[in-house]
Amino acid sequence: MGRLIVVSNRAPSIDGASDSGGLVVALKDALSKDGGLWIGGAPEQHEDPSPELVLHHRPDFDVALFELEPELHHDYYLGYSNSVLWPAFHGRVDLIVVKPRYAAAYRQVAERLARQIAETVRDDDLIWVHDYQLIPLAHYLKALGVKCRIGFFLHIPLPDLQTFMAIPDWREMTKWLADYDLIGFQTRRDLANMITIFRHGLRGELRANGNIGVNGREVALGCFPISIDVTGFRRLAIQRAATTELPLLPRLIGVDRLDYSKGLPQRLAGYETFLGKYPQFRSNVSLLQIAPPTRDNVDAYKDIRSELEHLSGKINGNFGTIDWTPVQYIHRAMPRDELAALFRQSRVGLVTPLFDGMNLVAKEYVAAQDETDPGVLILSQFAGAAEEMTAALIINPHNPVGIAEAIKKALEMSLDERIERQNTLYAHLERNDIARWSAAFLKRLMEPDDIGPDNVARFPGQGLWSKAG
Ligand code: GDG
Repeated sequence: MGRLIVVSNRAPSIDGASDSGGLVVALKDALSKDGGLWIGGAPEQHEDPSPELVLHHRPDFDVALFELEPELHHDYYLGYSNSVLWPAFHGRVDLIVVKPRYAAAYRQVAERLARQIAETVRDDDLIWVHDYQLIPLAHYLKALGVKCRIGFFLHIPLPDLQTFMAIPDWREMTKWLADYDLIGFQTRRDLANMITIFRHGLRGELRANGNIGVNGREVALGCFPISIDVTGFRRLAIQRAATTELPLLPRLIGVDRLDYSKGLPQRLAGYETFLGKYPQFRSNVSLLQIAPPTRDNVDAYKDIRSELEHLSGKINGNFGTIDWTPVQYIHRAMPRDELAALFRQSRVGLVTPLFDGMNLVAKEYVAAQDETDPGVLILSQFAGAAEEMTAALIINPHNPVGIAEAIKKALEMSLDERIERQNTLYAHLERNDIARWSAAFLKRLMEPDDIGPDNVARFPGQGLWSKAG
């Protein structure tokens, strides 16, 4: 086999010293072998961008940056990716902002990047494209005659057919997806939606091996739930918690990019209902919400920020006392080790998205717990993580009373039950960490027809669908 070439909107650090994400940890080994390459967007835009990829040598693998003009980057990233695809894929078609120049920029970036990649790629390389910002890449690469296998992993959810059809270019999007050799999803929910979209949009036919026949070729589909570096995060939490003061009151914690998909107003409504309904907990519990800014030039993100500030102010105004602030809201990013310690020292982890590909915070919260006195995870049924983490308290984020009851149950849960739930969740995570995720995807990309008995996902009454990761 040749090299692994990873392509994503955001590149890892070019020195290898400041990698933040688990994705780099996951792919490092595979990239270090055989001279791997990670191609990603440059962190800054240039009026006069390089027409070629800008190559940097890290000790472990090479990083090649693609540079974009500020206006093109705006229309491709904040425009089409995050004002059309992100809301549509998260079921918020009311937030879609359609502008012809956004769609044009999205294609232009993929087409330009494909030309740059085509110059370096060899037939025995493997290309792994990440996420919704770069869906058309396989289409343009193949149009340029690139022959190697190309896989795609969707980090966010894939909506149902009706919602998907709200994207003005949905048919083209479907064709672009059909140009991949393997498409990986976080959940069976997303995989099922893909099959329906292919059937409806391209008359796709499901094969007995779980692949789908579209446009005269076979596309492999698989479910590969992403994970975290479980033992690494646990170690970080233990180390940092050793030097962090315990909170005075049992703490509930939420950590999310400030995004309308994360169900933050719904979470606060649930907490408000809890405080209203169970006065015995007032002054005896606190909620820490960390919500760093993201995409704050998009209007929908400005709106969610004001809404959250309003709601936390309202709860503090209604319930707070001289000695007690019910909600502590921090609109800044925190260092990763501090987060890990905060998770470990919080009695309840609140993860309440309205729709989420996976939600790594749910996994980090569990990985960080002290197994002798663990906290309780409250998890939305709409997070991809809920398919695996059934030992959490699963809630409907649209129902504040349900959230309130779950908070009460978590705070009153016996140590035995907390340990039992934690053991179940942690054992699953330990077996299914980020290394297993990337290995499963790459194995399937290399051997698309290899559906091992352990990896078959069965749906009740529907027989064989596809191989799970
Ligand atoms: C997309 C999909 C899918 C958050 N605040 C701070 C901080 N974080 C870190 C968390 C976690 C990560 O950011 C967020 O990951 P999520 O999975 O929750 O969500 P998205 O960013 O929306 O990610 C999602 C994921 O891709 C992976 O496939 O799970 O569904 O939407 O790691 O800890 N990190 C630091 N400071 C913060 O203030 N250091």
